[in-house]
Amino acid sequence: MRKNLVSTPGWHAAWLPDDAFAPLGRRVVAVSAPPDAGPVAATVVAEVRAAVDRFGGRLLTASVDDGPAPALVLALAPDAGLPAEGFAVARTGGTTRVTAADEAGLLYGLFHVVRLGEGAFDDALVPGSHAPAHAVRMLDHWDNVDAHDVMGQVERGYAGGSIFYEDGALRPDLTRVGAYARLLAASGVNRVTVNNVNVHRTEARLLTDRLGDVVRLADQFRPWGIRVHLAVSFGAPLTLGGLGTCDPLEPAVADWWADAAARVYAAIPDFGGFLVKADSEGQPGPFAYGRDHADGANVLARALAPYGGTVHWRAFVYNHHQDWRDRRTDRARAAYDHFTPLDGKFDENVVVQVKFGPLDFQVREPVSPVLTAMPRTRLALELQVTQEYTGQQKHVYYLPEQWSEVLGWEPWADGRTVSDVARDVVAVSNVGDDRFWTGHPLAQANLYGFGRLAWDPTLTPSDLLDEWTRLTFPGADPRVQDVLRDVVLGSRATYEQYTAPLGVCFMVGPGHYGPGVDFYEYSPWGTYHFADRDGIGVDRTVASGTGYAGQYPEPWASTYESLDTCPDELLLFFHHVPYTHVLRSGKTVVQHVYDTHTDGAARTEEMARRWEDLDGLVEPDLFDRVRTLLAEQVRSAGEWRDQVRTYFWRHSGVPDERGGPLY
Ligand code: GCV
Repeated sequence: MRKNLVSTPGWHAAWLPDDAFAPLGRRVVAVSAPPDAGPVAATVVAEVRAAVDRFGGRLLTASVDDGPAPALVLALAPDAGLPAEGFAVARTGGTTRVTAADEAGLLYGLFHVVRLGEGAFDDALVPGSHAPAHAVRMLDHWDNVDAHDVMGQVERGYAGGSIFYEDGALRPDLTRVGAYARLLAASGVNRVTVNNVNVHRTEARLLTDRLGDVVRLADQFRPWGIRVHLAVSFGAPLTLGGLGTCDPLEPAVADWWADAAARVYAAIPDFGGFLVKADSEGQPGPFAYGRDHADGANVLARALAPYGGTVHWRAFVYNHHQDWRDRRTDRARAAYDHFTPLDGKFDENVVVQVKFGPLDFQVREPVSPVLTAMPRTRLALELQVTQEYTGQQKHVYYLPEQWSEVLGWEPWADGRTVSDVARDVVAVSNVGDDRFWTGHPLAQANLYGFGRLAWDPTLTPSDLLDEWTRLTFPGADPRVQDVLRDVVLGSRATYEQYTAPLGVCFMVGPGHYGPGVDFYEYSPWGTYHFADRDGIGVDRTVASGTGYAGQYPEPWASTYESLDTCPDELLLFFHHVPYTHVLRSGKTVVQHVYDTHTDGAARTEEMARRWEDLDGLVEPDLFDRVRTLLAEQVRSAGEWRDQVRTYFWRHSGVPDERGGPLY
């Protein structure tokens, strides 16, 4: 296994090392697709050719039919009645046959075979059809062209610079973008937004005189079945177009957007559409003109409609100049209050993009009620692969454990899930120009897991981890899988244990890393926990609080409203309770905080010790990187433990019955 221990030059191969293609590459493979089938079909041929050249197999194309019987046939069959991007797999007479609806399906079928490894050529292979649960599986990059004074090249990026832009321009060499597109395609992603939703001056011009940069990016993504989207500024008609307004009901503004869209589609015929953050955290929007967000979104949607483009319009709209003295205003309510009255008013090609929780990608929030209340609107669920509040790719935090929960949550407790309600699934990328792509090598599993869950939300986090492990470390010692399971599975729960407790949210310090129990308590951002000497938590009940609990359908409105039924993990999100309140678990709130913080931090020490078992079993630079980061996670978790425990002790005066240290 020595070869697995050698680091690849340049960037890490992630889940597509050459060896993952060995089972396929050793065999005779036929690709049956007309020569003009398109760029994605050409990619399939090129991938198979590279694999057989490397491992001694043989490629047969449609024009060659007198060769040896193929072990694998990848065939385009547009008339086979398969859904878009879908494929069917079956094995008969020693041949595995993948039949695809379209060229994208052919590519996904190829990667399916790669994932199966030798299993793809086993006569016991179970036949089946596969198609994505979500038609749009999109990654949003918060990359800036010009490095921003505060946010840098990638806003909330923890993996180095942007793979797209550097020094105020598109990178001249985009080879790595092509490699990224290949990784994304292998995970199932089919859309990418190439710039930050906070659209600054230079980035706004990607829509106009910098459009050539987007063209070059689209050229890298196209062969992998990925369409490119652009984040645009709602103020563009004013700032770029020289109009005196960006009022969406002004005909000149509509014309400006129509011209802009026409120019984009002339340059990029398969362009996906626009992404907009409006009236949010300083970005311009329709409120300035007394218009609502349907007015705003529809003007862009009508510009894109002739070309089949969509507007992803974010529901992340709230007052970030809140007065902390005012206990009636509740940021959690904002998206629902702004958007649900507009249900039915959005054009068909508008997608309202909703963060999974009502606040901001916290380790524990209830699922956003907006997702339950807009039946006449196309919705996207927005997740965050980049670990802004979840350890910034210094901590192991396995996000599929959180996403599976969100996607599978049943708003009406009747079998219908969030995945059924949200047509699109979107996430903020965690990728940068770091050698391992994601800073923390184990955060690759989050990126991979996002694409796979967007394709099939029923996959379990643990199966996904094994799948990622098999691909990333092909032929590795079996201990690699054991250790990865031990270190990665349960890591979301561990992070939750040593950080903000019981759904209280936002106890983070500057830059959203590390503890800062009161850091946001007297700030304008609307993220308070209201701790005093008697208790803690936000009363969001209808009976006595902000009324947020009433935004849910039954049975959740009542479940969250009542102290008796509110799940422990969300108690402080919905209720202000005394420190001595007894949880459903039987423990008091304060003892729960003491115990979980002690146990969570201790668990990180076990994770770090366990990782040592992989010394010599994985590439040395990967081993060392994870070892260094685990040491930081242990340090940081200890800081969280001591600060949060001490805070609760000083406020409550209640001792820790287990007798752990308090300061
Ligand atoms: C891109 C949070 C982040 C911001 C981000 C914003 C958003 O507030 O801290 O960096 O801005 O969410 O999702 O728009």
